[in-house]
Amino acid sequence: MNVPQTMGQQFGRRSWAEPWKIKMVEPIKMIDRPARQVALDEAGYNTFLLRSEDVYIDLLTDSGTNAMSDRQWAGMMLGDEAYAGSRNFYHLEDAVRTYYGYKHLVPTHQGRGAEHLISQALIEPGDYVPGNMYFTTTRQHQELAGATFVDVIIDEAHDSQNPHPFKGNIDLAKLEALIARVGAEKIPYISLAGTVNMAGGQPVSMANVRDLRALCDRHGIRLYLDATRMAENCFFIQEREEGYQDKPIAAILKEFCSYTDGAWMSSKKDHLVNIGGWLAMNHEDLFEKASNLVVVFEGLHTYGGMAGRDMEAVAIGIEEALQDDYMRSRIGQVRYLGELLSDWNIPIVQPVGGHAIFLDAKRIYAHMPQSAFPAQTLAAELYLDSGIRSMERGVVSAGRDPQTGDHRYPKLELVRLTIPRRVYTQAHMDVVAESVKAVYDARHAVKGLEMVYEPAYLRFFQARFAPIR
Ligand code: P61
Repeated sequence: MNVPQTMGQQFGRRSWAEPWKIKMVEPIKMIDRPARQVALDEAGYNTFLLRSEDVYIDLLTDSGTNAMSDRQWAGMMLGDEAYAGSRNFYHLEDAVRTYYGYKHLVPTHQGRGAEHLISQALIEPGDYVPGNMYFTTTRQHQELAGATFVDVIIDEAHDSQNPHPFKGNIDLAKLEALIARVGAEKIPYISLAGTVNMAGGQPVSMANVRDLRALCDRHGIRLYLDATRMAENCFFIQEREEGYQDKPIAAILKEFCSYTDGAWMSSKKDHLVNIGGWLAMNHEDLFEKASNLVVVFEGLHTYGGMAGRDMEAVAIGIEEALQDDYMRSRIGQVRYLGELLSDWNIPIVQPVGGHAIFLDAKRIYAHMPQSAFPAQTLAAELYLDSGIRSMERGVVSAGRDPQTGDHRYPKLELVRLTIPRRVYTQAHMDVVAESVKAVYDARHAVKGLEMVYEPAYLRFFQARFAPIR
């Protein structure tokens, strides 16, 4: 007779649970398949264009979709909505100094606001910005300021099956080669991201950032960090890098940031809030320029587009994000979904990263050319099957080369199942896994999509598609 086993037992480990309980719920519903087909047609086969009410389990993004704690909600009631010098700004500034260690803080409405400021402040037309794989908004702002982005991530990151523990690392030889080719004076800063989003949420090691610091010092180049999911990155350092097993995530973060000159942040991820961001730095010249630009583009330098209550929620979220038991359950939930899919031999990016499972659409639709948008197609099929919303991270996201105007065909053609923080349960993960399996099993009948409308910037948000018949 079959003896029932918990999921932990099936995977040969003791089960763990989230270090919180649920106090408020938001009902969700699944509309039927004919209604989903109508919704998908109306959305031009683009999951960004679906109405949230037509979505059952929303794995589009972990950005701003997190559940705040009772402490954060209480903090919202303490908003000081003064135009200038809000108490909540000083609380946030304290939190950033305490946990990230940077001297100065410029608040922004979200991450891309900070990307805009740093790009405009530091980049001159004709410059080069090297980084560990592109991110859509980051590169867009660097290009708008006149720079060329150069990918210097290690080669392993472009291979979805490579098991390297730190696939987010920068290849120092590639970076040295770029410096030799264009000259250090043409490189205003290095754009280093924690848990590299487009690579599958892959971490950067402490050894890599330490070596990078030494290299930057030799050449007089600045090193700025995209700290958006840096707390999650620190979990992987604790788990995988020698000498860090007994260090708290908060201490690892402080050390990591100490090798960098500053950071930009989308608080909508790590910080467990719905809106917010900032730019922080040690250099006085950048502080001065960014403080001046922020009042033009975001808001006064003590709110930068956030309400006082939002800044309070971010300040509290920073502390909560760095709790070790929270982070274990956060990454554990993502990993749980990954374990299910891997056990069914569904191709996903390995190792499983911090914030999402990335389905390898190139392998799943091996019969489909990349020009038929396999990842866009897979995201649409998943929605049709079960109302689950995911995100394309392939040729549509990569956009066109500004010089040639051609599609950029990235090696990775992925669909991201992004897990919001503290929002869904293990049962939701089971439902997701079963739907992915159903779509995978039906893969041979699917032909792909053609693009029928393409906007100029960040096309993936608003492009429209139609099925190839
Ligand atoms: C996301 F489809 N990420 O992952 P903002 N840096 C990094 C991010 O992940 C990031 C930002 C900067 C989003 C939202 C989003 O192509 C897309 O607060 C590593 O969103 O302005 C955002 O921060 C920008 C989704 C952004 C996308 C761009 O879902």
